[in-house]
Amino acid sequence: MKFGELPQNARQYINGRWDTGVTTGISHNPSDTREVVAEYARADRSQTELAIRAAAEAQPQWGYSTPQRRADVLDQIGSEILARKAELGLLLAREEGKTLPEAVAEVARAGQIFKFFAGEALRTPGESLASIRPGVHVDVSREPVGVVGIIAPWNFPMAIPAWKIAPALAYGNSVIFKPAELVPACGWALAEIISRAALPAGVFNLVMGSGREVGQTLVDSPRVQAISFTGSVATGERILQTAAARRAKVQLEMGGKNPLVVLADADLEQAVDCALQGAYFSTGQRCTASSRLIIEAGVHDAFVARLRQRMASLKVGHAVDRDTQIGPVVDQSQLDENLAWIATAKAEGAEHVVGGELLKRPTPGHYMSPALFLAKPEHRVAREEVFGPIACVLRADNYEHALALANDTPFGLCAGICTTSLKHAMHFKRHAEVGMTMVNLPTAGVDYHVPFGGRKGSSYGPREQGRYAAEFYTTVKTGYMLA
Ligand code: TXE
Repeated sequence: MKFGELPQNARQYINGRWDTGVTTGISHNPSDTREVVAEYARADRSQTELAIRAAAEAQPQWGYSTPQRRADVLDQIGSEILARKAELGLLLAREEGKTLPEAVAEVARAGQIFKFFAGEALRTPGESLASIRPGVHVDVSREPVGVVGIIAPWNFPMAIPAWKIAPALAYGNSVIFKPAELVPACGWALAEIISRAALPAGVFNLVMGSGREVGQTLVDSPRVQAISFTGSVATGERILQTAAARRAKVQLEMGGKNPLVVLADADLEQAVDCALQGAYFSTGQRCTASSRLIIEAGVHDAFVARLRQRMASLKVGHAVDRDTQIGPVVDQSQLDENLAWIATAKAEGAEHVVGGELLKRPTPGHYMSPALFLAKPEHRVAREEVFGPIACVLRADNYEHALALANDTPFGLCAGICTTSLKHAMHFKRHAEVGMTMVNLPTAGVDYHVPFGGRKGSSYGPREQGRYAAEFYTTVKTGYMLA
């Protein structure tokens, strides 16, 4: 299939068949809004219910299939994604707007994740224990949860679906995948590969459409035993209330307001690199973005001066241009929100250092310059998730003050520290109230074979990724036998 034809007719995949939707939607290239990337079929409630029924009927057969069969399917999917990473990366860059190297790396990550879970299908954990009663044998085994609804965001349109779909299938669940509305072509491309991997009809379904209709139908349905969601805090909380009330398993990955602490003993250039990477790459549209830069007084002014200098040379432009380091904002409404944040930060008295302007480029797109503020801990720009290329600096008197500032947030996803002090690095790793810590590394940028997730308002439910994914995608059964 030629790449240019790929997104033009993105259809639903329900019960092993490609279906048209009830209405049609369109996705645009944020680097050049004249370009339509995909026309896609939008489902309604009844089409989503068809997918749920198909998934429920198909699940037992898949759940009882051999681990080898599941491993082979996942391995085939992973191999094809890896083999087509350049082509799929270009599609991702065109639809989401991250730079081409970032997009190709994300696609490769998606492929690696499928390969990882191909191996995990063969290693489904279990335990055998001695009973407290004579002659009794006890074992603990893991079984699939059943039908899993996967509700994905737009900012990692290949990797996030992969790290939900792959473990769901590896452990014998059936899946209904709902991509975000801004990135249907990416969701469809992934589904198209999965559709050719010899899964029984109904085990994997793609349903595109609105969150309120398609997503909500998944959340409400008593036949969907588990919901894995990544997105905004408001939507996550709504999902939790509904799904938990009907006793579904729920896993939520929501926002972050991740601190990067820089101590006076840090390697300054390395710290500025971490800040630049963590705060602004992928246009700041990452839940792990370093949006609070907490700088010890002794190095504060030098850090801000150097960061400002480095920001001035960042190249913002079309996602597929070779020189571009920062692509456009994903769409007009996110751009409007970012600009509103710039106005809010100024209005509440944060000191504007640089950036935050609309940029004109040869193609019409959602371009803005990365912005930096000197803020106070109580400013909203220092407390709420922005989800754009906007970061703020907070001044800390010393390490203890920096740690207190780092933890002074309703979020708890990731926290980083730049220091040459082993003592402070170790203390920070232990005392940061987050799910992930980084020492001399940006807060964004994680491995796929270890747990991903946070504490406090950032996450809910078991961690994603690595072998810890089994906690969510399986349920345990304890067996007793008198031998
Ligand atoms: O998120 P939503 P949106 C944050 C970021 C961004 C904001 C809005 O701050 O500006 O969220 O983005 C589906 N029942 N993040 O509107 O609404 C929806 O269709 C079931 C942070 O994209 O949370 C999409 O597939 N599903 C985040 C998914 O939920 C529903 C990444 C996420 O959409 C639904 C993305 C409903 N009632 C945005 N309503 C991160 N932490 O990485 C919507 N959806």
